Amino acid sequence: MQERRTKWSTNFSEWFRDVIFQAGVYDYRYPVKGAGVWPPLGMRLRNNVINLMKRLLDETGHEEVLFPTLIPEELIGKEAEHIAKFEEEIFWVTRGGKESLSHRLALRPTSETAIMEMFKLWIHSHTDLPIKIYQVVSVFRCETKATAPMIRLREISMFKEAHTAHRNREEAEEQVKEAINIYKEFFERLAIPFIISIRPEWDKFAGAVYTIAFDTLMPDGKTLQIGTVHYLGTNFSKAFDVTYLTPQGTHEYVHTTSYGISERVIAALIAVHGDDHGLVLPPFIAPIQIVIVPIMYGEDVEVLNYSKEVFEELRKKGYRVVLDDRRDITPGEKYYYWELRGVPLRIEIGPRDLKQKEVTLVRRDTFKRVSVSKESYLKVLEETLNKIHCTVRERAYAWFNIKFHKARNLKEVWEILEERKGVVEVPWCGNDECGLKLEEEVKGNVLGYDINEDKSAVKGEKCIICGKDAEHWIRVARRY
Ligand code: A5A
Ligand code: ZN
Repeated sequence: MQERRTKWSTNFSEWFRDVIFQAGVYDYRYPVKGAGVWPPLGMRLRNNVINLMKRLLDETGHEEVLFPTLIPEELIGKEAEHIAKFEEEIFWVTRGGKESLSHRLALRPTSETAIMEMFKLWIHSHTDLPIKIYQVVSVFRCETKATAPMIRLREISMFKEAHTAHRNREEAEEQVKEAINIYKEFFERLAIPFIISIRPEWDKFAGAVYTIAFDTLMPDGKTLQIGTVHYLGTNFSKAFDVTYLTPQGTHEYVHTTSYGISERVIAALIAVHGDDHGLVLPPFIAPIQIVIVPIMYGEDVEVLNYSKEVFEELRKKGYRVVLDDRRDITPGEKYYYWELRGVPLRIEIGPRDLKQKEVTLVRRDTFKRVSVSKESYLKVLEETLNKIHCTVRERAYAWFNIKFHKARNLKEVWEILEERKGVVEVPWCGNDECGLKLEEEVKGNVLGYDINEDKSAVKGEKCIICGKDAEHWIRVARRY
């Protein structure tokens, strides 16, 4: 049953494909390009991740809604910049049965336009504001770049999009800050390291005034955008004529924001914590936290009963636990099987454990093992799960933190991107032209600059392209 195993450390992209498939997290064999299937174990992981996000949104006054998948052409075309950027990627529904539709319908690539149409009906007065809603749905984008499972999809099925409307710019920008804090908390809980950048003009969301993005680093040194927060100003409210009555009796356009994540988050979770043996999942998000493997010789009823007792006890305590009492495979094969699936803790129970009234705990992250008495094992187990979370987190951050470099000439940038990988910060004058030239010269992407940039840090620095005074240290990387 042992499959070919590629290495996390040396061949990440193959490792990723192999591991998500072999571990039963994601099946990309479905015959539509850019669409994949979530089998049971993957679905459980995905639900845990979505529920964490939902909890954070609910706690901050967001309400869940559900909009239709189809958007009429006239709606999706209302905001000029929005449609201009999305045009190339929209899937159109043009027929119903044998008949052509008189008005084509778009499969939503995102829902700003659908939502604005309803905001117009829902918002009348300043007392109706703010509105903060979200949904978790499928959206469709006919991505022209090569698709990749979970990472670049045509049907993004775990698209969490939040949409908010406010009285003015200040309140909308407060909302942007709240959204950033929600995402920070979310990624911190998942122990996914990230940087937050304000995207350059040429790379902001279609219809946004500005876009703030969360990027993480994949093991191959390429960055992955795992979340975005957009301040949309009045671009959409003007296009859809969404106004409210102020206390003074005037009518004003609402200011809107939107922010989104997708199954890329799960790709990042798997990528940053994995190892050559497969998945490594932080315990609180893992669909299975503990697996019990009885080590039986023949009909070892006593070992099995002892294992069942431990299983019941843990189940009652609320742990997500599995008792692997399969008879047709060896304990060694079981270890391999559950290691691949990233189960954080294994409990081995053999005749010796039974005799000594002990259990043996083995950590997935470090493979360290300890035997503890049955009396005190619950406390040790809980502590161990907490330690696993800390270790996994520290490991991911330690790797991430050494992947940032500064450079002042193109040759250096090139060398870092080629050899050491990661993110390079370079001085930049702020002109789009220089930014675009930089991307071309180093075959990389400008991620933007730190939202909390220390202005004094660029003093005296010269633009890497034109040599004029620099405005920002701008981040460059190869990205997914
Ligand atoms: N309405 C806003 C929130 C929006 O659509 N923003 S976005 O276009 O930036 O998408 C939100 C997030 O979805 C991105 O930050 C990215 O993490 C993810 N995403 C975008 N395109 C994707 C794709 N083709 N496959 C998987 N995830 C994608
Ligand atoms: Zn310049």
